[in-house]
Amino acid sequence: MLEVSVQGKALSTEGPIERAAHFIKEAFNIVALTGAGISTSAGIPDFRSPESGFFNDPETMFLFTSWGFAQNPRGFYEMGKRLLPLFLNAKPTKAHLFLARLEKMGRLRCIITQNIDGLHQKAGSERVFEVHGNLRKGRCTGCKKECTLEEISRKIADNEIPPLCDGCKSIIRPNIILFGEPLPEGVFLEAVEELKRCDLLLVIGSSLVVYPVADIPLTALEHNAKLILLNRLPTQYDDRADVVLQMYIEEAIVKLQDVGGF
Ligand code: CNA
Repeated sequence: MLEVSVQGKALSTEGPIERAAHFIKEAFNIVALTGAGISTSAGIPDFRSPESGFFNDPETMFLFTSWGFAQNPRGFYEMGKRLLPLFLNAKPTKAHLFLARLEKMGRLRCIITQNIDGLHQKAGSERVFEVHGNLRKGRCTGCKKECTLEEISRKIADNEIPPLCDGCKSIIRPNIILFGEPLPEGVFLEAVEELKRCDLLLVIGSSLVVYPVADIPLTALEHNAKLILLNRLPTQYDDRADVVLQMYIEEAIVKLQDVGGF
């Protein structure tokens, strides 16, 4: 058993929380990889939680694909009209705030997130790679002109569904990556470069089934980083992780902060 001292307090590393706190204390180039699970306690459902995920409804699942959007843009925006307030009114959770704090402490290099909700930025995080895009902007599917979320929201509120470009009248789409679409290459490659320099990858709230993001833990392991997984359900990397915290994120973060004094 390892014995370390944090702020004068002896810290045993016998349990998973203690081991995770120890690795976070030891690391200076942490990268966090976050998924929808980090935002469920902010009121935004994830995709794959068995009892509450968006994917329990096959129609919603279909609308989040590139072919679903192309075939039924009206359905996509009707769903958007229902869901947008959840995203816009959500507040950062303890876990978002914890990561922002680790960055301010100079321990966390960056966050790679699959989320489109912008909650890391709301929490004060500065280096955030949004590899699945975000809701802040949209663009015309015809002339590619950019527009803001406010413009899209206004059109939806006026029942212009789907919203159309003021110029060429083609359908506007949000700047998110739908299933079946490639990731923004520049952002993803930059994120991978960060991984090559990290000494600890902290994965929070992801099922790790969506590629290419699901390869990120592998890249970190290949570059000798430690791996901590925090997720309520098992993932494909559990056997290779240094610590698996199979528990609720909020509970784990409170315990980590308590034990580690972060
Ligand atoms: P996912 O596949 O839905 O996995 C989420 C994981 O989090 C699941 O394994 C859950 O068991 C776990 N989880 C959920 N809540 C908690 C909790 N409170 N404590 C512990 N574990 C929990 O989502 P991924 O992020 O892995 O999949 C990638 C998709 C989801 C991306 O394309 C995202 O854009 C998309 N998404 C994003 C949001 C958002 O921005 N908040 C919401 C829904 C979906």
